Amino acid sequence: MAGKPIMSELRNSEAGRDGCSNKAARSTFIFLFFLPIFIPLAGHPQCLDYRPPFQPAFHLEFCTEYEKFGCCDQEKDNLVAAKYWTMMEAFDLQGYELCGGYIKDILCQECSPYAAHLYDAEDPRTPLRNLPGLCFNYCSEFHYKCRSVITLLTDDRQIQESCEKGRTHFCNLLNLPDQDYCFPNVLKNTDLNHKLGSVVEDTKGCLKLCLTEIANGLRNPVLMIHANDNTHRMFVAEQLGFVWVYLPDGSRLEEPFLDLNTTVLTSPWIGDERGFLGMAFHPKFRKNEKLYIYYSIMEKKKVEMIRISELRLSSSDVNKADPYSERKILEIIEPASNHNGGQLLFGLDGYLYIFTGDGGKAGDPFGKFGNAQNKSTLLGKVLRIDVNGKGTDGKPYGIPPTNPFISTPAARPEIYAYGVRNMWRCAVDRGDPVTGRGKGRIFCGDVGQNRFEEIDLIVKGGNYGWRAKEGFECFDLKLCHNSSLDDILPIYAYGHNVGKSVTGGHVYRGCQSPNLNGLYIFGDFMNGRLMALQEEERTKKWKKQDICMGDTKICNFPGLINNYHRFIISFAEDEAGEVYFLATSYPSAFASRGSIYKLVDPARRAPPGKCKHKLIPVKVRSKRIPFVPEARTVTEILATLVKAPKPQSLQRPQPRKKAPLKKTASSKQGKKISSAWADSIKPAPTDIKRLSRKLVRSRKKASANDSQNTRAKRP
Ligand SMILES: [Ca+2]
Ligand SMILES: [Ca+2]
Repeated sequence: MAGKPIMSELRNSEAGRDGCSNKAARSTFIFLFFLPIFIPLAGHPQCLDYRPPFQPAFHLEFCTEYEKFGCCDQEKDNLVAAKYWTMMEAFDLQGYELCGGYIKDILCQECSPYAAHLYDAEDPRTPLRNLPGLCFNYCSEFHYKCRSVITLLTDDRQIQESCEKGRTHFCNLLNLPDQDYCFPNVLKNTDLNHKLGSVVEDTKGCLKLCLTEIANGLRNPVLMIHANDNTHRMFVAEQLGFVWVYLPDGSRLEEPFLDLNTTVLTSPWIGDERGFLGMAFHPKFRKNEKLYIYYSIMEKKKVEMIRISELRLSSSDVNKADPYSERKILEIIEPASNHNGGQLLFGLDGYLYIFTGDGGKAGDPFGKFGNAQNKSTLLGKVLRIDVNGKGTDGKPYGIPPTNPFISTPAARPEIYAYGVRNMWRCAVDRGDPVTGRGKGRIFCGDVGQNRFEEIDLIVKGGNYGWRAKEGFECFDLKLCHNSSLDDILPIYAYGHNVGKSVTGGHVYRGCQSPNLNGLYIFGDFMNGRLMALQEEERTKKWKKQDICMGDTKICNFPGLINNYHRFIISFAEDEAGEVYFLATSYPSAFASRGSIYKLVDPARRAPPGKCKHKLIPVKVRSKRIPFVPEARTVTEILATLVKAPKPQSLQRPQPRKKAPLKKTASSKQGKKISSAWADSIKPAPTDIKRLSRKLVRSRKKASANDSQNTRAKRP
């Protein structure tokens, strides 16, 4: 901009209000136009890059009002400041005093947490405004005092022309249809600014999150783990014995990492608890290329067992395990087909933790007082072994010298904790990224019998109560009142009015959703509920909050969805600490109905650049299968809603291959499409009821029947 002082023009503009400018720059294209008002697009905190706002990592010098929460990091703020000072070169002191503030305000709106709304950017398919939406009064003042500087702010000819036509014209153009969001009202609106940047909660305290779909078409995906080798690959296991490699670009390798399909024992019956259940990479996997697996087998056509083995990576392909390298570590006979445990993990101590079930049936009926309280059996336990060592008695593993029952007569030395019914999914807390608080804690979900589901923190030598107790209450009165029980109560339990089969989760220690740090996120297999626990630092009490999906307004960011398959099989954590869950709409080991979702907090993201990590690329020998999403994103749904009022002949065909658009001639088509979409990724309610009834029936059957029952269900 030429350095000519515009004092005189300002004076003119104040006195005579003639002319916004007579040197209107030519703009090549007229960008600005009015969007029709669509309620679902009403503003939510969003930046011009279509992502949630954040707290900048460093202090902002210029747009200081957005230093705590907004859309500019220090670099962007410096750019805005530079733009401002370049403009100010054209001003003399009086002009600077009169209009400097307005120009700063207007330029800084890029940093507002509502930037996308202020610039009409929420819909990526429509053009951006050149200037942010200004409230009418503010705009009027600006027009009255500073209209001659409009050419400095924008090249847009339509704005410049409307400025010439007068205040009403100009300010009608710059105004936003929604008065709550225009500048500066947006800053003063207490509803909008209340808890801005915190996870959105509904009136009942339910945390509103959204999801990203990252995989689909999986047959009962039971686990997803990483190798902690900086490749950021994910390994996804299906219950029937396949493990697949997913690359950081979202694609899947065509050839499996492991195919144990013919060895693994499972069945197509919904809720069958047998199969490929666990896998863990050795903490020194990068050096020794070892991993461990946990699966069901049928020995000599009559004895069901679980087997824990060691495998090594193939010498010719880093994306394959060598099936001939199997070293059997432990086999345990399973007296009934349900309650087979299945978690493997390495603690911070470098030892392998193995979580077995109580053997099965109902009420842990084996022996005098069940398996879980019986320290001479490996069932119903948390075991801890040293996979690097050898036992004195020829065992293919060592016993850690600090194991708690090493010198207890008749106790198995592998036992680390006992009184376990059927822990389904346990995880190690990485600890707070700054303070390290919580690091190394092991959280488990222990599935209940008839009344309670519980979450436990595993400690050495701990008795987790089963079958004396279920949750906080007595199950076996005699055992429960025995003074030697000395059990550890859950950190949280919920009744069967809430859910019927807990799936343990992870403590969020990722980078991308800073609000979630420290939340232990878990769910219920049967009813699809997601929940979170957080320890209050002062009282050491655990507070539970539900997690529910954000509505279309909250989740209106590109790529986000707000619906998921109901049967939550497992949770997962990637190498960077982001948390996922694995769910299916039909829990049969043979049904390709499982998907994987990443949890996303749409209220706040990490500042730009913070979550970057260095990837070590892997050599890929097999074909890559690109990821094709199945669920339609909220943004796509809203786009369909916006199009809905048009006659059908004018509608564009849906680009997605699985667009589940139910054609209807109804005028309420928008609504119909929305529910059709929901149906596409969730079984219809009747299906759910039928499935649930089936599962409950089979649970009861599994409970009542003896070990011949081959149709046991997930507990
Ligand atoms: Ca069993
Ligand atoms: Ca317990």
